[in-house]
Amino acid sequence: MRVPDEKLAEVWDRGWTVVEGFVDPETLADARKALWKLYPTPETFFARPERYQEYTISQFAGVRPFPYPTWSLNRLTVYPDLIDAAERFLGSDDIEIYKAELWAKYAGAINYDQPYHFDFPNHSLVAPRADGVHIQMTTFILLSDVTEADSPTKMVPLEHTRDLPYFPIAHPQSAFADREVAATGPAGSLIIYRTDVLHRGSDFTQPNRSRFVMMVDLQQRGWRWNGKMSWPGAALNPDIGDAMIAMTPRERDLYGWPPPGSDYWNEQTLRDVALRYPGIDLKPYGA
Ligand SMILES: O=C(O)CCC(=O)C(=O)O
Repeated sequence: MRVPDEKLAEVWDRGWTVVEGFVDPETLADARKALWKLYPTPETFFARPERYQEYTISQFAGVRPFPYPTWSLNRLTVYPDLIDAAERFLGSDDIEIYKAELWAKYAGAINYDQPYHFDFPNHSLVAPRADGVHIQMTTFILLSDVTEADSPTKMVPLEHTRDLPYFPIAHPQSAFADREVAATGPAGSLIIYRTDVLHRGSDFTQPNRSRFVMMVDLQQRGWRWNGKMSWPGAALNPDIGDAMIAMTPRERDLYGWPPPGSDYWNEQTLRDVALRYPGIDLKPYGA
């Protein structure tokens, strides 16, 4: 669904928003099914948790970066209503995806509590501009229901932190306990938040619960001090080919491809890119 303007305004004013019913039911069901190519289902995990020691090592052990072995997950990163929301929030259509990751958490694997922190320190080399110039749009697409018990992200409304400098970047859990708000929502919800909103990951409060989210972060292209992941650096992943072949030119552009009309494209590059991605349709680029 189209993200209403009021929801985007809420991100500017309060620091985050939750848009329920964002992903259409068919795309959501396909994505959920595809998760089990990468992760144990909750039923499998909780039947024999001792088999999944890797999830006990770090809170981040369930993070899997783009690309994925199925279009059902890859296409979520370029979901048209997400891109539309990003263009409106960022005030430009010259935008790029600078992070795309899945994150699975299983209750009891590890304590997922975090101190309050800002996300900008590993999304930028400098500090955010408090007036929102050069703002980045960070998101969670919920692929499972997230209630108070399911490790929701706890957000501190911007009104409580406006006078805080951005350093130190972390504050203890006691600092804002009475002002935090849990970002909850059913599967298919979109959470949009700013990199300068103080927030924290929280632990599950009931056993046998799990949380699955897709995180896609976007920014205006050209702010070289901001970013996180390098797509050329991920391009030896064998799943990149299927992802790039399935995408439209606009979707590839979000990952940094030269667009149709770029002076990159000539007879030689059309030939060699076709060799790299067998079956790709390069007609929009002049093939
Ligand atoms: O998983 C969450 O709910 C939030 C995690 C987070 O804020 C982080 O790792 O920076």
